[in-house]
Amino acid sequence: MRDLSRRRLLTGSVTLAGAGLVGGCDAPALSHLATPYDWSNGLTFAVQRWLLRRQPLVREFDRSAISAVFPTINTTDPDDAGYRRSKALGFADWHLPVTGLVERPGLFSLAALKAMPTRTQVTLHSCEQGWSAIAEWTGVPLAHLLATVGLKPQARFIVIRSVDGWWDSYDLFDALHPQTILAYGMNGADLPISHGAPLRLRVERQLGYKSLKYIASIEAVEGVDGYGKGRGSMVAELGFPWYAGI
Ligand SMILES: Nc1nc2c(c(=O)[nH]1)N[C@H]1C(S)=C(S)[C@@H](COP(=O)(O)O)O[C@H]1N2
Ligand SMILES: [Mo]
Repeated sequence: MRDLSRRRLLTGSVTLAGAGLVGGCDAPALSHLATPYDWSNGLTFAVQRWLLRRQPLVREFDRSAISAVFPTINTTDPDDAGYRRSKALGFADWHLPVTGLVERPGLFSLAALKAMPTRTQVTLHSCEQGWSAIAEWTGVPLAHLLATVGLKPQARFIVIRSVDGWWDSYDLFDALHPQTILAYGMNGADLPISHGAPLRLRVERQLGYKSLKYIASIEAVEGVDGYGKGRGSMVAELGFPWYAGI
């Protein structure tokens, strides 16, 4: 999957090296140089990135390990008129805009996303509030969607917004990781409303708050300076780390 995406991303003048990821993942990713960080956090981040330079996968579990109860917190049913309308239609009218520094911006329906290559993974979710739970997630790798629209060489971060006003950003290292998926299924069924229907992110190597629910839009950008207070995410503005690697 990754090789396929990488090949597609390497079309035209677009190179991952140019986007801050060094070829073959054998060398450290350099995209931390543009993170919304003070220098000490930046150093920690750089070291972590170097240690993880081969894009190791997080542990995946057998289905028998799936938690009987998976808590759901914060927003569990967005209070948004457009969302409520779409929910009543079973999200048949729902579309995901993918814009910014891409060759072919597009609007993707849920059906279009479901027709893309699928990845299913059983992983451990860890919330900063002290709980964790295991679930099976099914969706399309974000790398595939980004390959479909074609990242421009200047693109270095992916900004994702949610219908409940959450937003966050991810460097290409995490965005292109094989286990980073846009999930529409959970434990073999449609993703429940409480867990972020119709589409949520799974960023498996970071704390739960980076896995945005109720995704509204995806945008490729060169930097996050012009977004909010320039700290890269809504939760960063509340004092949580932008990078929450585990
Ligand atoms: N849009 C949005 N995404 C979100 C949240 C939220 O409130 N709104 N909560 C975050 C937090 S802190 C966690 S731990 C997980 C919770 O996901 P769950 O409700 O499926 O357990 O979603 C994350 N993503
Ligand atoms: Mo969380």
